[in-house]
Amino acid sequence: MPVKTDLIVVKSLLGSVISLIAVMGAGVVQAATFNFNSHKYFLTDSFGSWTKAQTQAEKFGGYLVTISSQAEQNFLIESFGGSELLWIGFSDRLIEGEFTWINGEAVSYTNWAVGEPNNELVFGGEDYAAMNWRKPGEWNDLPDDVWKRQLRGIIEVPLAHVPEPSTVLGTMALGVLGISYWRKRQGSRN
Ligand SMILES: [Ca+2]
Ligand SMILES: [Ca+2]
Ligand SMILES: [Ca+2]
Repeated sequence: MPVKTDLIVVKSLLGSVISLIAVMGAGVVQAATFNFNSHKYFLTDSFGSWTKAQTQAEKFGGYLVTISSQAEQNFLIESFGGSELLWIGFSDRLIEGEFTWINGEAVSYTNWAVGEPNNELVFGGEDYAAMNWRKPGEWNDLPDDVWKRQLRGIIEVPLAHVPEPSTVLGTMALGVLGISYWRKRQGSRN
């Protein structure tokens, strides 16, 4: 009988903890985030220029996504789809023809579409890369404000720099749960 009571107590407490995490998390967590290699990825909350997207990424402690392997590229297609043009953190705005990642990491992988980057002069040159040009994932260099159209961008944030609110809360809640359970057990013995 005490065992059964303990189980009911645990189930009830667990339910409360899950509800608490859901409520507390609602105002903090991004719409859709995806994790890969200890980094968090999510889309900018509006459409705009590459520069505007990068500014928003910095506000989250991150940068427009850097793609350093085929695995990371595949992960991005699986997470955000292969058809919507999305800004990535690759640009040759500093030196024409020398594309670099916005966070300074080494260039270990590229995925340009055929004929790109072409720095198309019709648009006054192109210095900012987006993925999903014609084929899933493939990159094209575009003007910052592409044909007066606006794009969303993919933001990448190192998880080490961002304590996950739900994780911290979950750990605390499990601690409380453990103490409550222990107290109930102590109580049932007396
Ligand atoms: Ca990256
Ligand atoms: Ca260029
Ligand atoms: Ca181009």
